[in-house]
Amino acid sequence: STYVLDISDKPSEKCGVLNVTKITEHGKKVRKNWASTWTVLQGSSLLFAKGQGSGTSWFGGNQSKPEFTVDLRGGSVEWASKEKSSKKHVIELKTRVGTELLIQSEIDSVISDWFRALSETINTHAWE
Ligand code: I3S
Repeated sequence: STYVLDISDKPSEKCGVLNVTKITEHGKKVRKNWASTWTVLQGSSLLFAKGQGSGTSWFGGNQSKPEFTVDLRGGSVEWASKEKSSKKHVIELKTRVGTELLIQSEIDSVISDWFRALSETINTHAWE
């Protein structure tokens, strides 16, 4: 589709649509707001854009920027406990600056690939 073509000329390492919510920001709990989110892993950054498919708010084209970016350096990933979410296949991502996100997909293989990619990225950039 169009947006796949649009982002393919950027040096992205991995991208796709995931369900994402922030749960903590700068160490403070924030209200969950699960949203289907176009997600791009690019170097040691994870970029998010809400409204994937709307034609206006996804990035990769010329119109818009990532809605939210996290620096994975110094962060951690683990499988979220049942207390964190009732959903299946939930990754808990913590950043060095105290932002915590939950990242989920209904598709096992998809979320497993993301878990691996995020872990590898964090390990690769551990000493930066
Ligand atoms: O951790 P919580 O508070 O049980 O999270 C649920 C709520 O955010 C709920 O929304 P409101 O209570 O704001 O209406 C969401 O609809 C649920 O998806 C959240 O829980 P899950 O278990 O899906 O992460």
